[in-house]
Amino acid sequence: MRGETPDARVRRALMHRPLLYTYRRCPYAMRARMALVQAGVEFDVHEIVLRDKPADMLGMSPKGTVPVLVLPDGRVVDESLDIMQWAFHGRDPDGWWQRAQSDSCHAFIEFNDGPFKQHLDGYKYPERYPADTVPAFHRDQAVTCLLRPLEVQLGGQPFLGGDQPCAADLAVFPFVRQFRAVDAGWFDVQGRPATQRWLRGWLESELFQRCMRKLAAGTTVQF
Ligand SMILES: N[C@@H](CCC(=O)N[C@@H](CS)C(=O)NCC(=O)O)C(=O)O
Repeated sequence: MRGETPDARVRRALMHRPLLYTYRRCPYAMRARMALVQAGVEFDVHEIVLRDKPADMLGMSPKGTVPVLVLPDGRVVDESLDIMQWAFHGRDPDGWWQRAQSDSCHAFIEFNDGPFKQHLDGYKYPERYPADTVPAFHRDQAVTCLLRPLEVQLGGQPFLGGDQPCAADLAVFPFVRQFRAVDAGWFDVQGRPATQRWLRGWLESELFQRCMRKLAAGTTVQF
């Protein structure tokens, strides 16, 4: 493979299962891990340190973001939504991917990954943004662009795709979790009971607990 480092060649030659480069607290990596587990894919994970990314990962995906999924045939999937799609392709017995193919699920993911993520960063990392915007501005914009419509949607049905969980829930809730964590005291007194229930349900789910187990950085383990 072009651009592949010697490390990567050795690692790939030994690979029989997909390998996911991941970072435990990254919401994009969370959605990828959960999709792979839910789809029943057997894979290995390599927990990275963001400030010291492995050379073999960068050789295969120079843009340097996680998650990165490397397949035994050498293909590299380095966008979280593409990893989810790969995970469920041909392996969707419970319909999690299928149920996420509605216009509303697509819209929630689009708003999540676009304006909501942008305002989440402005709220969480105000030091990265111009001095004329304050965290509360980004917090309130995030509420308007995602959390309000989310509450309306979840007020009428327990999950984004209807009565059953779907891939859109997996794609969105790690970001709502991160938004809440900036100031949980504030978030919890804002009402939005349907969103609170939905978020709590996912945080307590066996799937999420399993995907959040702690791994030593720099090691590769079976997941
Ligand atoms: N569009 C990418 C975004 C992934 C992303 O931005 N991941 C963050 C961690 S949450 C990252 O790796 N950032 C690189 C860095 O911090 O150096 C995806 O969906 O996979």
